[in-house]
Amino acid sequence: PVSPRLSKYCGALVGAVVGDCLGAYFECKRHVKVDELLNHFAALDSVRKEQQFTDDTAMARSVARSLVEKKGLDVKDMASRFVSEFYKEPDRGYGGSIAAVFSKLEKSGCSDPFLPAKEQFDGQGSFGNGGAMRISPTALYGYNLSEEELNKVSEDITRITHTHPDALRGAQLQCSAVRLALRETDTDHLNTNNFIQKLRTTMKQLENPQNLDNHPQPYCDKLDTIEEFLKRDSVDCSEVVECLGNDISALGSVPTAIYCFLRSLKPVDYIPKENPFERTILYAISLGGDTDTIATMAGAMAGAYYELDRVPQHWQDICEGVPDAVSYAKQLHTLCSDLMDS
Ligand code: F2R
Ligand code: MG
Ligand code: MG
Ligand code: MG
Repeated sequence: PVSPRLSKYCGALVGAVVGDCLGAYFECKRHVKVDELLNHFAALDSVRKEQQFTDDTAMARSVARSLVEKKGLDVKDMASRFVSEFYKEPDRGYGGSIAAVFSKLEKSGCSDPFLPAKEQFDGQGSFGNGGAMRISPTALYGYNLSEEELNKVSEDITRITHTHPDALRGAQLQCSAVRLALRETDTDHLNTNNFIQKLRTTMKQLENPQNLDNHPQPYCDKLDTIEEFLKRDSVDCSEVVECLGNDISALGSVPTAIYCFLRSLKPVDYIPKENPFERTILYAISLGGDTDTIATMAGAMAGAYYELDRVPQHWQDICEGVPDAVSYAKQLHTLCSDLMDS
């Protein structure tokens, strides 16, 4: 095991929070005009008003707190934190159907924390990105876990609200991507082919463990698309949205977030930002659709990779929940070191 860098831990959780807070303004806009985006962010520079977080951060905070206080995964504890957070502040912009899960969990005292989610959508389970949007703290906790162990923890945290395979695989992919970004030490050069190859190996094992012919592997297919896009000089936003998605489904947003992070390593002509963390957030939002969630997921990867210093100080000052994110990152860092020593 190796010791993770604290500035990368802080970057990951703060990156996720600012992505959510700043992306929320544009959520549900099908198309984001570049002028409007750039003007909005220019105006933000002189804004003092707090930019509030949404359900993405509300739930990620519960994941972080529960892992820290229970020193690991305690599913009942995490479920009851989701529930009390929801009833304390139900207007954080939660998904359309997830309230039914919270209601059943509350009535049953979380006696079977996985049951209500299984009953969603006539037993199909939700394929929403609500599992992936909150999973990033798990990558900090699981920095030194085996891949198998990390995938199990991600799956169990997601299963509290989402049981559709797309939602489970999406959260596992997001968590793996954040952990890879945390483990990268050279913040000036990332080998994107290696990054994608590692994710493909993980997803192949999850989607098609027996390597069967013609077995559906939707996330591996999306990783192929990302790789192909990155080889091209430019890809239109419309093509990115058409092929990778920008919606509230996990399959239509997690690969998109990975692409946003990797694409923004290089300049984007219509986003005149030198700072690659800033570029990642603006690029993610420019795709429209589920902007808070795609920006929070891409922001976690970018923050983990570039470290806290690259997250603009003004964004840290105006986004609600940044000091808490720093505090959870520190606590998860300590927990991870303690687990390494024991
Ligand atoms: N809910 C939103 N945004 C829209 C409303 C906020 C807006 N700002 C406003 O002013 O109104 N954002 C948040 O929701 C997403 C995460 O959702 P989650 O947690 O996955 O929820 P849910 O309800 O489980 O799934 C979302 C919707 O997906 C469709 N769906 C899911 N599974 C389905 C299935 N098996 N069959 C059919 N449809 C399925 C449903 O429409 C669900 O309501 C994030 O964007 C977060 O920011
Ligand atoms: Mg949200
Ligand atoms: Mg959203
Ligand atoms: Mg600094």
